[in-house]
Amino acid sequence: MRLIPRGRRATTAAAASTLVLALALGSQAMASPAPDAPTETAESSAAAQTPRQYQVSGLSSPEERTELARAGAAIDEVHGDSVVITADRSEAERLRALGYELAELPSALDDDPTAAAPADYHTYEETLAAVDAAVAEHPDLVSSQVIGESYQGTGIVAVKISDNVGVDEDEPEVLFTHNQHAREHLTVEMALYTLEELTSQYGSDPEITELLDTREVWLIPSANPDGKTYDTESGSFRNWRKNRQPNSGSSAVGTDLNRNWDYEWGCCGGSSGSPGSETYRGPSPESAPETVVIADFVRGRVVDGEQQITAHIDFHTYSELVLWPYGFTYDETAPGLTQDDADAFEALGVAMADTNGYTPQQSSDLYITDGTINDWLWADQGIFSYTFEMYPTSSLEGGFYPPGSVIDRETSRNREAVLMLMEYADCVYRIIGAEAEYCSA
Ligand code: 0X9
Ligand code: CA
Ligand code: CA
Ligand code: ZN
Repeated sequence: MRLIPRGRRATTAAAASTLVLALALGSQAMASPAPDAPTETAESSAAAQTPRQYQVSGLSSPEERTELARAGAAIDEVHGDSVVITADRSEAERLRALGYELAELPSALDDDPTAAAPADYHTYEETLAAVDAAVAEHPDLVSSQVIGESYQGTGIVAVKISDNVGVDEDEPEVLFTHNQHAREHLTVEMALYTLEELTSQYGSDPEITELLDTREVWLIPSANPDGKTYDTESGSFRNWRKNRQPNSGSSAVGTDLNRNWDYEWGCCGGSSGSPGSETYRGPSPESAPETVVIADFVRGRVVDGEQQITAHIDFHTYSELVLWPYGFTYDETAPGLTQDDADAFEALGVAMADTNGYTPQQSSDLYITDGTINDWLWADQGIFSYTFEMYPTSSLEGGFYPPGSVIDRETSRNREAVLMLMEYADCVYRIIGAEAEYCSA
């Protein structure tokens, strides 16, 4: 059973009774606290800044959801006429003041003995230890390098997997990134699964052997180690999304890394300019060190004027989706994204989704996002870049914190999709039969 520190239990109970009181008094009473209201203790203010999930009802179109995204909400689930968002208490009040109807959802933060515990997932340190073990066991197949540091000075690591791993061979390169969002721990387990599967099956599984003999795979197991560690270090989850970079002029911490990339940054209502928002885009593109480190790594894969990486998946949770660009516009084609590009994105996206049962769609079918890694990798680097939103589909199945018992099933579920992306990395246009036009030497 999971142990919950006494302080948190007491705080949660106090917060719950405050909420009941607030509901009884109506929102008017909340706007101006009584003059004799007790001063916030450090503990209750920490609780107020702990984000949680809310159901927002009465939204059914992409435009309506984008309106909510524009107000700074991080949208976690999309349903026919409602969404689930994450917000801290002050963000939630701000959204209510804008007229949104928010209902608090139960979460893994509550005292629920069936929910996941931080110990169900690898810590960042344990993740790096697993990487080191793979390098030691397969020195000709796996190497790792620190490609830069997070805000707090933690090493961000890229793992390379290929035959003759020490040589930069002329083979299509594939990139998998994980854990831009701190609380999406299942994505780090996905990286460890891919590492384990590729290395343990090399030399015995003919498909994997052939792919690793002809491709170079890059895995970045965590793009946001500070956020990941912060989310679990207290012994219970904090529902943290952003990095841990302070914001000048605000007590709110963190930038949403997946709104900080340098293409159409902040253009379109798909991110927030407020540091308190869960989708804060930062003061400028690539203002977050983690974004710079990964963008520099990708730019460094341009050899003789040619980007070596051709295909990419950015792993997130949750909702069981395969998404492709653009996120910043509803249009299927846009500058730098032709009808052939869109057709190839869709064909490979649908084919991968056929293997894992996820729902395939252009990411803006849900709501607009701007400054995402997918849009930058495609528009700036010409890389076929997807987002996978992993298990589950709803907060009722654990949301961001499903129990550890699902990890094996939900990571191996993406085996065929990962191999398919690697397979098409020599020429993604092959999937629409256009290799002669786009891929002949
Ligand atoms: O909002 C996000 O960054 C992703 N969803 S999450 O719940 N994991 O935060 C979705 C990003 C998808 N956007 C693009 N592919 N452009
Ligand atoms: Ca090789
Ligand atoms: Ca190479
Ligand atoms: Zn995410």
